[in-house]
Amino acid sequence: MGLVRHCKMHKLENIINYMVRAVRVLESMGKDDPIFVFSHIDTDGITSAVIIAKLLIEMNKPFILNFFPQISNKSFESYWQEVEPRYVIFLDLGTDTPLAYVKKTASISSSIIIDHHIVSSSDFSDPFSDPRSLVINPRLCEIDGSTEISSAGIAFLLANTFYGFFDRNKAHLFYAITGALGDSQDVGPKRSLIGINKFIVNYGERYGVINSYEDYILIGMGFKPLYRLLAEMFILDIPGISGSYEGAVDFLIQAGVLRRGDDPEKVYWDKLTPEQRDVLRNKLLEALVLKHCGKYSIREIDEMLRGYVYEFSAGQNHFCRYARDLSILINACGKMRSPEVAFGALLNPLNKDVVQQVFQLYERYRAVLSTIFLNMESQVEMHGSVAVYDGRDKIHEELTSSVASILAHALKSTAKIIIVLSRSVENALKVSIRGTNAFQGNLVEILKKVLSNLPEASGGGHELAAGAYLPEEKLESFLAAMERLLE
Ligand SMILES: [Mn+2]
Repeated sequence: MGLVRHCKMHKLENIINYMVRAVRVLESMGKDDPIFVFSHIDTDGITSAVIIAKLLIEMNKPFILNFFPQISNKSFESYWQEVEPRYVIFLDLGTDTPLAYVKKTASISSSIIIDHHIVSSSDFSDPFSDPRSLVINPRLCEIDGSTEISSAGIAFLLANTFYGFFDRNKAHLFYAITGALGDSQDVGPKRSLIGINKFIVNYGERYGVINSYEDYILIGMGFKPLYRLLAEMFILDIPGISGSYEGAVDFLIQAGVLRRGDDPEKVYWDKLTPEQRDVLRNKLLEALVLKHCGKYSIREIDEMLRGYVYEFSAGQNHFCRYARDLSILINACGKMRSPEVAFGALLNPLNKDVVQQVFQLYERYRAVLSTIFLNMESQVEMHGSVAVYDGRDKIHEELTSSVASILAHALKSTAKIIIVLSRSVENALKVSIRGTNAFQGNLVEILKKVLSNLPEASGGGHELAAGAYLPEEKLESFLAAMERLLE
């Protein structure tokens, strides 16, 4: 145990050493030319961008921020060539591709690459071969970048090396946790965060910024009235309640949480007394057990609903106090191609207009998802144990990963692997791949094998989730190779 502890501390020290180097680079940047910041448009990318932007503002550095869904395409390439950047920060956009851009660009003086994705082995041996780029990737310190820390966590650790940053910007620790949850790093017991993420949580708890505790995880519990929360809960189908606002209101009346004549819009989960919550948990369990009897035990259902809640206890004025809620709000903005709205709201949470836009985008995203939901399963084609959802003329590329995750849950007894595709830029397809519960193996290893025969394609990921881009004409050979490797 002592050794394990020592080892973990050692890793953390290692990553903090990188921060010290990064600080020196940062200080030298932006004196004569603005810093170009490029960030990913998912929750982790957006929260990373907010933390770094705040840091640059405090350091009084001029910067230009741009969000991109990916950077290995013509639209990024032409922007890059047009601006001829001198100073660059890449956030959550991979490590190999940013390194390659820096290497081939003469105008660059210095760059920082903050990332937690897989690094290709050739670059791993020599990640600093270009003295103009500093890579901060936990994988280089033998920290698991898929579960122990995300880009937002790294950005926070970096910002936190500046004197007083945390004191002045407590919300940014909360954003770091939100980023990790956005990347599904809650893989510890009871869906808790582990590794350095946990270290950040503990740090926040020590300073009264964060509260973490076990409870039912009801996504949206901080901003949706209870009846909507229940009716819109996707994780388990509750008879009479899922999809029905009237049903949910009736249920709450019968549970004694709502009185007839009360305004249901005003009743929130986090305003209930502990006793009311107990009653509600039990009534929910009862309803679920009736529906799912035989399939799951009461304990299993209880377990499914439970998990760690991460609450921003210092954020009484913040528009969203729960990290999981915030993560889906930000994610929705990215998926609706408006990452700058989420960015604006996080940087300035008291700006009512931009906060309102975040909620509008979330509602629109939900509407898009629910129309896809309606007949999603019927549009799946089975290729052996691979389920393929062809979203080429139905969904845009930011939605593939959500649809794949939903299908992985829905088809866990019929498929091993879910593949969802949509059109990307030019003639490329975006492919999201998920392993279901029935899948035993390592998805990224399989993907690597498939891609080794398709030089025009690229991709990466981890054990149970991966993504790739490929030319449309290669789709059939890609699917055939996936199917073959799964036999
Ligand atoms: Mn990430």
